[in-house]
Amino acid sequence: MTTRRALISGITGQDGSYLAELLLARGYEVHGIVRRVALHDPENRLSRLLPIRDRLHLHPGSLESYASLHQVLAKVQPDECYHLAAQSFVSYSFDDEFSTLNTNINGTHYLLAAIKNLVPECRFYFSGSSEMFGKVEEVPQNEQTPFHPRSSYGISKVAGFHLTRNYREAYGLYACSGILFNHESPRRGHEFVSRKITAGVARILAGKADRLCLGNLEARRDWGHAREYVEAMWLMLQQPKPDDYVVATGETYSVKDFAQLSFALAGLDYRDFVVTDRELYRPAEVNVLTGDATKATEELGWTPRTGFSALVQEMLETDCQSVGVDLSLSASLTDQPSHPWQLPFPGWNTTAN
Ligand code: GDR
Repeated sequence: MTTRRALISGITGQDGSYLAELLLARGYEVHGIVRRVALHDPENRLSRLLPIRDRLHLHPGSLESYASLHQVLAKVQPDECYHLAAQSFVSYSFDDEFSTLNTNINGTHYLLAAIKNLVPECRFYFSGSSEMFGKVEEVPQNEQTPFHPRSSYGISKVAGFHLTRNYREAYGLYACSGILFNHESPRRGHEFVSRKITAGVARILAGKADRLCLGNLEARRDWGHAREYVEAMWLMLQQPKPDDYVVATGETYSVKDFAQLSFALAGLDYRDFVVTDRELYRPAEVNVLTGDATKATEELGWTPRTGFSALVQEMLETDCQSVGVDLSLSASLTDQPSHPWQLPFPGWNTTAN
């Protein structure tokens, strides 16, 4: 049997690094598109890939350049292409709508067009987002829920979703979108609230900070583990027919819940350290997201395995280790998604939400 070749855009990110590991473990030849500067600064820009760097084939390319993507696809001739690269920070998309829309929409379009022209048999995965649901029109959200994006990031993902579906319907490409709800891990970027909180708690424990500034504490998200969400991406490309799937845990917690649990695990009360900063609020907020991943479970056999508290614990322990703090949380709190009223840790829900 010939070795299957996969190409990942955004391979240097949280999801890209987990996906590269998964594909290597399944015997794929794994290629990635990276910015040229990353190849010259591997310690910083390829940090998540360092343990597997020698097993990867990295190619310089940019979502802003059709020519560069065309060149990589012509050279690699992949069997599967996972398009994860994007300007993915929602807050930033309010500051720079133009580059968010240009990079995210054109980047997806360029890749689809290059696949259609060069390797039409290549299977394509697009990273859609729960931000497409935005101001939600029903709860929970599934594949039929109408989109109502609240940021240029969300709008760019809706456009990418429709481009992907159109290439499937118009040109017969095997092209799928995963509609992924928030997914976190110890590899999460520090600009996202989950990592900002666990890294912030670790810094407070290490005596390097005495407070943590956050924006809207009432926003609610459906938070899962990124390592499990990349499994759903792979499964989508192994089906008899291409389709779109919601990937989520079905459980929702607020930013305040996340902070409260992180501080409680460290033996602290979040109210003593968290400061709310209006500057960190978004001009249009997505208040609450809850995904219904029934279709992914029934058709792909995918289910989330890590519950909210286990996720927070893993992130917090890793961040504590990195600042030299030994947080001895011996037993895992839970391995399954659980419900807030079952969470067994000190200080939980002692305050009104
Ligand atoms: P999100 O993730 O916008 O949901 O998109 P993020 O972690 O940035 O925000 C989650 C919620 O937390 C609130 N919040 C803060 N957010 C940040 N970043 N920093 C803060 O200090 C802060 N305080 C409160 C936000 O207002 C928001 O409501 C993520 C990204 O990974 C997207 O790329 C992806 O598509 C979606 O998840 C699914």
